[in-house]
Amino acid sequence: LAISPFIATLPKVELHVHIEGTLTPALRWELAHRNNITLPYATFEDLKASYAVTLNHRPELNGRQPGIPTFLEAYFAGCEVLRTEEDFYDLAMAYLRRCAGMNVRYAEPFFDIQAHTRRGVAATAVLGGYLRAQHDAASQFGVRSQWILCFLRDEPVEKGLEAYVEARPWAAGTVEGGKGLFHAVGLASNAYERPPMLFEEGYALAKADGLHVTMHCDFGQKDTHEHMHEAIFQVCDGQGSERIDHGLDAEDREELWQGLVDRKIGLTLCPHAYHRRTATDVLFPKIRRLRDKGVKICINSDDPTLMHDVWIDGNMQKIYTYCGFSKAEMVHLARNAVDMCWAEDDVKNAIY
Ligand code: ES4
Ligand code: ZN
Repeated sequence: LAISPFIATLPKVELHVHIEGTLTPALRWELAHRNNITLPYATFEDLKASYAVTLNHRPELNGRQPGIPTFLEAYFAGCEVLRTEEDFYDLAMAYLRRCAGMNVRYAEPFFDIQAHTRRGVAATAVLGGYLRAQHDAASQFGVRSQWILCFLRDEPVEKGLEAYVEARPWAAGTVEGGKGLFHAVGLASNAYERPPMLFEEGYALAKADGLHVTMHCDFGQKDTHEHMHEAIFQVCDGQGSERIDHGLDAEDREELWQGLVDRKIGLTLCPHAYHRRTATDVLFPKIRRLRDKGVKICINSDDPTLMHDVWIDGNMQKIYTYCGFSKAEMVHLARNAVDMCWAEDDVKNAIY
């Protein structure tokens, strides 16, 4: 699907992208060499080819296939080459440089600090690299960012709390002496039998520090409606999550989509992530119905390099083409991301 000049030039804000899911095969190859890591691929072409297919995170649904990882296995395998502060800086700068090329003016990328500390990487390498990229990308490319620390929901809750405490000096200025890298917490990785309420204590810590809270409710998960119900009505002392990442299944039940509308909880959708496994004539009408019910949605990429290199512009092009939205409606969707973002008003005014 070719990206039209209208979509290419539309000013954008991206609110749902995992920085580790933007690691290109080329940078992964380069970092493997820099760090003397042997990848299980003989050539760069073999490495690139490995990105074509991943299995659903629940292979019991589709069957295991030898040599083909689940999506999350591929995602965490990619992380292996990230070792030093410079590696994390290079990863972040590559994404933010690309943002400038797509006219993304502001982004709120997720980062999984536990994916690195559990491999023995120092938290300071991760946080220091991203912080330096946050500053340099703003000055060099004019792309501003405020980051989101994700708890890994398939790890013990306690590990997430420890990660938060360690990262806290890099939080927003609402934390005494905070360096200003991240202003929110999120919830990512495998949701299987890991409902949002398990992480209530983590959200409470973040909120007490003046940070924002969002969480994944992936499309088509087991118990997805129950997870959505917790995210809308139960977490954060019943106040609900401020945003929900994905959350498309709310369209199935009036209680859920009405709850999103009433509580003004926006959804950060990633159309290509669903389109990989959902028919066009099922998916895009569902997205349109959700919007027509009054739920605020914005369009994002999720893990572009692990999802066939479809970035935010490609995701917007899919919506433009398959939902049949007008240019005015697409501008409205792009503006929704500005409304949903957590930038200060002066930054919002500068980016749009
Ligand atoms: C993710 Cl697609 C997806 N789902 C859950 N967690 C994630 N982290 C990165 N990509
Ligand atoms: Zn995601």
